[in-house]
Amino acid sequence: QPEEIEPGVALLRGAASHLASDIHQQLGAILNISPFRHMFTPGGRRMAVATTSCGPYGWISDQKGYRYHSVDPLTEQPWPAMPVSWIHLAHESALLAGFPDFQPDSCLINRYQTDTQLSLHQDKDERDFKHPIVSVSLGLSAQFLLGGMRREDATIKILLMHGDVLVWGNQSRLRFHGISRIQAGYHPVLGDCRINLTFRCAN
Ligand code: MD3
Ligand code: FE
Repeated sequence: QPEEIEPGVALLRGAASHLASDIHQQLGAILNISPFRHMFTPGGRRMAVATTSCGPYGWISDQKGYRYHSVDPLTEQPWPAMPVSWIHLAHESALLAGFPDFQPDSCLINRYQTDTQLSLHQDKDERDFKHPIVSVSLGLSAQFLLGGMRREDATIKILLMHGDVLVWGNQSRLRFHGISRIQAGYHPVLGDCRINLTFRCAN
């Protein structure tokens, strides 16, 4: 039963906490195929967030730009499969938020350490913005910044905690957002980092 924190933003507090060990185990298998790496922005900066992907498409960034691609540039192989339980979690979360036919074809996996920030940006590399994005936060808590439709718009802070699931759709799908800080600590399953899964319809 989601809490609408802003129009188009549905928060399912703790909805993934009971799946943490399963997700962590499946993440280990994914990382054996496609490990975390620091991609470079088109402008040549090394990203602070370490990323990988699973599913038919993975999100990549290099000097040619940001895009989705069916092959992992590191391994030159397809991305690992999206675990069925992950697809189910994303699908059920979207359903509760009012998106009954969300079928993600990409899951971007982000890893943050306590010194990692993610500057304000919009997610607009997907083909059709009518689809929501479902995000799952695991491990250390993060101070999330939610802005407006313009970079200079005011931001609100939301503390994203272990197990939180958010569905970002409709009028909030193209809002600026970022991560300003990760709370130091140690999570019993995830250790000294925060992992975020974002489920998307890329194509
Ligand atoms: C609001 N990830 O991968 S998740 C990203 O914590 C990204 O790793 C952050 O921003 C993270 O692009 C934030 C929450 C999130 C994800 C997608 C959004 C918020 C969003 C898309 C539109 C608006
Ligand atoms: Fe984003």
